[in-house]
Amino acid sequence: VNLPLIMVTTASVQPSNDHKIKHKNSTKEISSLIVVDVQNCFINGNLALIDSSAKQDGADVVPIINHLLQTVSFDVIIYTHDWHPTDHISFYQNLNKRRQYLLGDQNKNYSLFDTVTYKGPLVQTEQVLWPLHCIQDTNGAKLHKDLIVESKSNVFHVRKGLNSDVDSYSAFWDNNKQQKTDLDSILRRWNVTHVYVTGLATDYCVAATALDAIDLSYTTYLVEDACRGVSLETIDKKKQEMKQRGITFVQSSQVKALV
Ligand code: VGL
Ligand code: ZN
Repeated sequence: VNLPLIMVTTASVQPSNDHKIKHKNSTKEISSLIVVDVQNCFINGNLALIDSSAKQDGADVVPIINHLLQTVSFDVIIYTHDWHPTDHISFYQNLNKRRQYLLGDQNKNYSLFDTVTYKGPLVQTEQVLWPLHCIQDTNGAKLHKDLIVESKSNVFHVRKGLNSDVDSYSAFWDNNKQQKTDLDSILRRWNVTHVYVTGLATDYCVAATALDAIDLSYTTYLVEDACRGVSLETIDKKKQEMKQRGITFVQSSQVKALV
C-alpha cells in the first residue's frame, strides 16, 4: 500500500475543538499521539532493533500503539516516516563518497555504527554510520503491516531525512536545526497542547522528537512501554535527558485517563 501523504493545504478540513470544550469544561487540552518510525527496517530490516545491543524487538510496540489508537480519542494522530534517498549521509555505505568532508584523518577506517564528524557539505555535523535503512519507496520504509493506520482528516504523515546531506532524528527539525518539517505547523493548526510520543527508536528518533516537542512548548509525554531502542547505554542517557528537560514518563495504561 502506498500511504497517502495527507497534508493540510486547503481550507477544506477545519479542525474543531468544540467537542473538547463541551466534554471537558475544566480544560482545553488538545492531544496528539505521535507514532515515530514504526517501519519495517527497524523491526526486521537492516537496522532491526532486535539485532542491536539492547536486543529489543521493535514489533512489540505495534499492539501497544494499536491499543492506544483503539481506546483513546486523540485529537490528532501523527505517523512519522524515516524516508532517505540512497545517497543519504547516514549510510555507512556512503562514507567513501563523503571522505573529503571528514574532520580529521580522511583515510581512517571506520566501522558500521561508528560516529564520524563531517565538516560539510552543509555544516559540521556528527553522524552515526548506520546501515542502509528506510530508503524511499522500499518495503523497509513501509509502516509495519499490523499497525493501525486510518485515513481520516485528523491523521497526518510526516516524512523526515529526505535531504541527502543532513540526517533527521527528530520529526520536527533536521539534526542541524536548519529545516523544519510540517509537524509543528500541523500541531499548531489543530491547537494541539499535549503530545504523547511512542515508537522507534527510544534513544534516537523518539528522544529527538520528544525533546523538540517540549522545546516547542508542547506538554510532552513519553509513553515508555510504547517505545523500543537501540542500545541500553544510550536509552538510559536519553531517558535521563528527557526527564531533566521536563518530559513526563507514562505507561500506555495511564494515557486514557490523561487525554
Ligand atoms: C532512526 C537511526 C537512523 C530512528 C532513524 O528512527 O530512531 N535511527 N535513522
Ligand atoms: Zn534514518
